[in-house]
Amino acid sequence: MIYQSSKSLFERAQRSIPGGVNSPVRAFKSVGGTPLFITRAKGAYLYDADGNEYIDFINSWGPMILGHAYEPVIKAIQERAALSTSFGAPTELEIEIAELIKSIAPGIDLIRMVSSGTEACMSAIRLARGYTGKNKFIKFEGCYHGHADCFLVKAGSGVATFNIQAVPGVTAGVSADTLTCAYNDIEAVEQLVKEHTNEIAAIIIEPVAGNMGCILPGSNYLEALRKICDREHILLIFDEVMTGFRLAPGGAQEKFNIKADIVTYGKIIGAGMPVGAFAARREIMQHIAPLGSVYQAGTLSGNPLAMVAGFTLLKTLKDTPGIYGELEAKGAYLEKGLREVLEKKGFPVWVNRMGSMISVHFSSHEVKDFASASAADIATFNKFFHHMLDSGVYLPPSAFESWFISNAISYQDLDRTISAASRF
Ligand code: HOZ
Repeated sequence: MIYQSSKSLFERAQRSIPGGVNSPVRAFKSVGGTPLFITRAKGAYLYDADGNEYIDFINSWGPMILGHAYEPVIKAIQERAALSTSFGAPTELEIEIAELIKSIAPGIDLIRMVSSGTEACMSAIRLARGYTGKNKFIKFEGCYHGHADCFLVKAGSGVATFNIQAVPGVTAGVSADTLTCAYNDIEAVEQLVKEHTNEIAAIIIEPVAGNMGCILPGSNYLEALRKICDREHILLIFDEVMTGFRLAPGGAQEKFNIKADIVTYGKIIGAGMPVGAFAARREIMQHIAPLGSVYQAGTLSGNPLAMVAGFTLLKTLKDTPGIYGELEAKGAYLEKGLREVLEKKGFPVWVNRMGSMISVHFSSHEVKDFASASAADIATFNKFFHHMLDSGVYLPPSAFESWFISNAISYQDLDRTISAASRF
């Protein structure tokens, strides 16, 4: 592959943008090499500035579940854009998407739109604190809930990728209210709850983690968290920024049949436009301004282009639930294929997958939390990443990110991907 145009764009970008990128993982810093500058994408394929074509397994980190430039979404955005791009005032579209989400996802009376997953999760924590009158919360090592100060303690995604132990600028005071323990370790949660009786407002979790690679919750783990929360009057927050509308129409809540107290969304609910949301039953959400005094606001919240894009995508997902079976079958095919070819080549390999979220860890041990994900052979992953890229397969440029499969991908694309892996 020739990456000349991406190389010169990267050189130019670094003169005006920190590290040449607007979000750190994109810089390819841990895998090495030059980030690709993307010009366009259609269906399952991405095209870079050098004209190279790639099968895309990032899919904008989730939202492109039906592939890129999905025509009904593009058409809806184009029509809406002609009516102006932002009003900072209510629109009927906001009601329509709120009603639609309520009709798909469990346990929601009221939903507030924001502009990113970060905003959604930080607002959810503020709401949980305002509702319970308690200050601390539990998050899990390697989970990433956006870049609000309180989440940057033992965080996944870029914080893990770049091995940042403590983020300068986050005060000790803020960090002191963030309690952490290992994912999938229910005893550790019990211990924290015991040590901080009546101090914990919430437990926030990615029900399937996607920011330390893809990590699955052990059997009964989420149920056990639900029980602890009920017993201790702690709110359970499901961060469904990655899993929402992807694992099932009703996300992880539906997939595992567990109701969270607050749910956060992002990415997919804007079909690739900048959106997030947090939602809960009325008793909790009525504490949000202007109903209550937990303040939260945003000029671009409920932006009409984002709303129409999200509405169009979510409506399609609701009306064609067969998509989830197709994604499951494609995910299973890829999982089996990758495991077989990599094991045949003699690599110790651990593949985690749920539906269309998947990741490959070069490890002979089970990968079930941040410690086991970090103990995998990251150097081999980095080589694998470049091998796949040179073979026309675009994976996340970090071992600490989940891959996302879109339904635009064909079995031929999956075969090409597996065959590329077999040549590693
Ligand atoms: N933090 C995002 C994935 N977990 C990556 C965001 C991006 O670079 O677009």
